[in-house]
Amino acid sequence: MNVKVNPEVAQALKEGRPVVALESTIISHGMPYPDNVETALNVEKIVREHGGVPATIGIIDGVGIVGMNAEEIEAFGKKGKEIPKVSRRDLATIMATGSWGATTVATTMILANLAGVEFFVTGGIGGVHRGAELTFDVSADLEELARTNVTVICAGAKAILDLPKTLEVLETKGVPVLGYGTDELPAFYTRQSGLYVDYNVSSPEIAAKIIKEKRELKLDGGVLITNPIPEEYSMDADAINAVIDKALTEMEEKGIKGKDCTPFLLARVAEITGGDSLAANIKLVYNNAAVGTEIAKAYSALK
Ligand code: PSU
Ligand code: MN
Repeated sequence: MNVKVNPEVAQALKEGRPVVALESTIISHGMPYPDNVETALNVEKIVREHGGVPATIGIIDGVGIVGMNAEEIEAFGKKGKEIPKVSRRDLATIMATGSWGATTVATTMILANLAGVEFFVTGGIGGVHRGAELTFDVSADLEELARTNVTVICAGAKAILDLPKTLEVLETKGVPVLGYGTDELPAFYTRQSGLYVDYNVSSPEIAAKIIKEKRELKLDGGVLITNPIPEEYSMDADAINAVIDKALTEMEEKGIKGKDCTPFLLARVAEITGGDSLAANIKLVYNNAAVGTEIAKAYSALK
């Protein structure tokens, strides 16, 4: 198998200590250089401060790396969009041809699961795109959440997506959507969406118990834990939604389709808000790293 697990990660897994996976598409396609590298390294630091071992995942020369080092993270940040974005469809091709690849939520889950890593922290997941009733554009992240046993801690999904449809698909596929200290589904930049999660988990221990129960019931698939952006960093909903609408209109005008949609929308929103959205994005990822590691720790204690 073309997967290499870093020795520190392998040791922690053997000892049953909490390991937290991190994705590389957020580095190469989700943020500009050098903020992407700084953020990725800080996220690893936060995981460690909370007693976990970070495992940033990406593909180098056709090998899935579970636990990249600082030089590798720097390379993913610097090369940015030169590195192909790899979702489930692309994984075998990228590996067989010895390419580099930035892993999305879906492929980070796949490689984490192969290595035995059960928790994964990121910013936002992919979902059902607006207009999906015509384009059929539904992120492979949702299918992966339905089948792969990894818990994903995120700040919900961006309103670039159709959030009600995203929740419907997750419900159909049997993915528990939990809110960390919230009844409402967070919408990435904002704490509110007007939509509700399945259950409000008030502590890492309750989250860990739900995950353990799901595993014992042999209900394959992920658990999605949505953690709202801290109040002090959250953005004005009307302002950010106006920006998102503008970016969506531009996408349509330019005829952008398929896997290019998400990176285009993320980049345009960041450009139009002049970096405000990037600052919020960074803060929410840090918050997710802290909460995700606490949940991974509570789960290790239960096992
Ligand atoms: N949403 C974000 N930031 C991101 C992504 C989504 O707020 O960086 C990335 C993630 O890697 C996610 C991917 O898995 O985009 C989804 O892409 P698509 O819609 O093409 O499946
Ligand atoms: Mn898509």
